[in-house]
Amino acid sequence: MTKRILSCMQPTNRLQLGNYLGALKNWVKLQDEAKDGVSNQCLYGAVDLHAITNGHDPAALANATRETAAAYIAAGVDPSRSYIFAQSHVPQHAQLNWLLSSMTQMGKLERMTQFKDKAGKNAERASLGLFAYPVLMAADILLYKATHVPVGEDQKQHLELTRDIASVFNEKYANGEEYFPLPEPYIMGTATRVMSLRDGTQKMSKSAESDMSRINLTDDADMIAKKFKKAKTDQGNVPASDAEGEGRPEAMNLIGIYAALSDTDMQVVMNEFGGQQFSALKTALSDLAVAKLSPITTRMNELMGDVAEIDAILKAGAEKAQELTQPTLDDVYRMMGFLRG
Ligand code: AQP
Repeated sequence: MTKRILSCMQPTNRLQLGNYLGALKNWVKLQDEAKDGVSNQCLYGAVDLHAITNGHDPAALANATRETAAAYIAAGVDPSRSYIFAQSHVPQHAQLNWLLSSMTQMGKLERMTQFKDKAGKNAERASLGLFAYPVLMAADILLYKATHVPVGEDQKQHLELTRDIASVFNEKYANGEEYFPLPEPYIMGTATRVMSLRDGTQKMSKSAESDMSRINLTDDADMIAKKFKKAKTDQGNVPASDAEGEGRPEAMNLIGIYAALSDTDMQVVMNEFGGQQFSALKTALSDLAVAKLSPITTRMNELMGDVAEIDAILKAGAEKAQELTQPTLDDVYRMMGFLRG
């Protein structure tokens, strides 16, 4: 059976190394993977409606959306095989979001830990959109009847909620039939959690305040070298084993990044650099990152030099996405009892 895989990123800023190693690199593998001659159907969105839920800069949103699509293509997502679209270009997302909102209990949303993390101490001032974010995410997934969703640790709870919303809909409006398939998490064995270069206990994030905390996919070789050189480490040498790395998140993060970029295990990296000064690892890591990322950056820059081409790819992606989603939305309206012409 063909797996229908949906995954998205928010155009909240420029994509960073964590987005690449934790998601995008695997998206390309999923697109190219085939089992028994059957390949996956992959849908990759730039979810701009999600990107406005925690404050945003209107002057930057359109370009960030284009740049997100450019990063997908530059990393190897092929728009002729996979769907690449901007969420706001497919209005069915927002419509299904509303329908699902009306059947999702507030209490369930209140249990979502990401809201608590993102809203921080000032939850009263957080937007309704941030609170209801998981419902829009459920709409993103269910609209396509996606069967699999690659998720990191931080999104597992949201996917559980999506399954719950799908079950509620099936029970209430489809007489218990599985109208919406319950999407499965797609665990990628190779997905890496990349941590901030300034604080190894925080994940690398595109909207974190300090640009020095992350490697952007648009950084040039000098900037990459500068950021790794300044990356926080500790007083010791590079650990040679997990035991030596215990309680040293910054050291283990650099080793993890090196391992992910070179498609190897962390122990292999520790065998090579263990016992040496961090400067040796940092220099090698900069060279490796530049070698792996510069073809992507170059391609992104080329694509961003021809905005009309990116816009045409997004338009075609949205048209294909609408063809796929409108029948589902029509069904849902009908099943919920709306008057349809
Ligand atoms: N540091 C990371 N390590 C591994 N994977 C990561 N992802 C994000 N950061 C890391 C993965 O990238 C995808 C895109 O996620 P998103 O854009 O929806 O938002 P996010 O997870 O919240 O990513 P950011 O970069 O931290 O964005 P902001 O700063 O806007 O919140 C997801 O698959 C995520 O797991």
